Amino acid sequence: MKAAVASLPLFALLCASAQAAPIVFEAEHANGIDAVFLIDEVRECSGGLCLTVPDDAAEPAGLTITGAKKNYVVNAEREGPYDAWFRVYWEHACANSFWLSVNAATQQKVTDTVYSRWHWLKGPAVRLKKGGNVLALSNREDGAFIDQIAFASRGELAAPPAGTLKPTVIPADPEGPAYNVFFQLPVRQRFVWDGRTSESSGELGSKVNLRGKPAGREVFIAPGLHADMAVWIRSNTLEEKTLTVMMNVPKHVAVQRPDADGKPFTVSVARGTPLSKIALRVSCTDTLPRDTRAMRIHLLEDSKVVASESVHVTRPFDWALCGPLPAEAPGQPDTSGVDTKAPWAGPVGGRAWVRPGPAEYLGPGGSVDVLRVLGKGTHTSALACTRVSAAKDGEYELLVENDDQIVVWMDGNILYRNKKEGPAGRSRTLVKTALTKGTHTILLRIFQTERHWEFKVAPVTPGITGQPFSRW
Ligand SMILES: [Ca+2]
Ligand SMILES: [Ca+2]
Repeated sequence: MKAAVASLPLFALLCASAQAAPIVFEAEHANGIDAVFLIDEVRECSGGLCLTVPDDAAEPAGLTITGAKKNYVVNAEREGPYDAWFRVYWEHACANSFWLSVNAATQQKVTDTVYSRWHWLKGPAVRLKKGGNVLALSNREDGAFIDQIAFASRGELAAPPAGTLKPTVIPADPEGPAYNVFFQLPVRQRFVWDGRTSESSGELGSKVNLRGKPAGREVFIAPGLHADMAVWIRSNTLEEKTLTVMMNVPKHVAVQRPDADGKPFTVSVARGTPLSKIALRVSCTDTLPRDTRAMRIHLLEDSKVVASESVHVTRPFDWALCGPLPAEAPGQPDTSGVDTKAPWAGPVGGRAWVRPGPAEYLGPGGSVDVLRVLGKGTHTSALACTRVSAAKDGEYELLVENDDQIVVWMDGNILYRNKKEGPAGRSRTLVKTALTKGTHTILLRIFQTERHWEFKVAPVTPGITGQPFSRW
């Protein structure tokens, strides 16, 4: 009698395990993540982490720019129909969907209209085979957050669970390559001014292919302005790995880790352990030239590089600004009264030039936030100028973004004009310019219809360097 009672909990356990339970795993435990996705730290999430596509990370909005990838390999014990469930959060109606593909089948839309709270969404019905199933998520709208994913046989989840579910598997890829380390390097940059903060995060440079040229991740630094990065590492192999993180850092740039001195350091990651995060801070000295430099971060095992990521480190140009000025004809190159050779020399329209430091003008994504410097205005314009040096005769490329219309002059000649109004990210383009060795003046007029007012003119080709105000 006593023995029978004692065996009861075991019997109950066997019954429970015989009755199939949903397959549950963390969205952030992907084997690989497309460039626009990021791992984000959110307190309300299971494991404190979720997968997200930052708002405005992919342009143009609404297009799927990521291909189906082998994001997860999920083992099912039984073949059959399942419902795909997702614990999601979306802020608004332009951020409430993503694509799901199972075993390379046609992508299906995952969406609902429950906003501003974490909730479980019953997604498409799918068919899983016994064994490994390949699940791929793709971006459809920016701004979606995904915490957990579950596959439930019919009836296993009759109603949406109230909160997070206990994960049952880590979707590692046992059939994947012999070496399969998950390694991601998101950039999170915070600009602080007037007690307000603006945060720009994610794959800032990867949102658009610049005429077929994929841009790398970007950070913007200046003396006193740093950028924070996170390296996320997880081993998808069957054994524990000891890895070394090594960085090729440009001169005058420092990368610090809170518990290391910026030199190579080792990390140990076991299969299935939660993601390891390594926080890194990028800063510079005043001797860093005002241009763009490449920084590489490598992951090594036994001196062999097994993964690499690169970051473009940009110290922005010094900009003088003048405005607000009338904008009778937006998009027209009206520079009446401006000395286009040395435009900063005197006031324009009674307005004096101001010379803000990067901490005063840098907006999200490294743009010049005209609104912050010159104040609010509608149907207005401003002039901005800077001086650059070309290292030798040649063709150089500049990255230009504008909100709203813009006209750019190089040494008094029109170099670029964009008459469209709208978000800066959507105007992102590369502009080529032939320069002789020496100093050149960039003048631009940026127009403003309403809302945001910003521009970016940043060096892409090495050899073009901004001059500090002191040398104008
Ligand atoms: Ca999670
Ligand atoms: Ca605007």
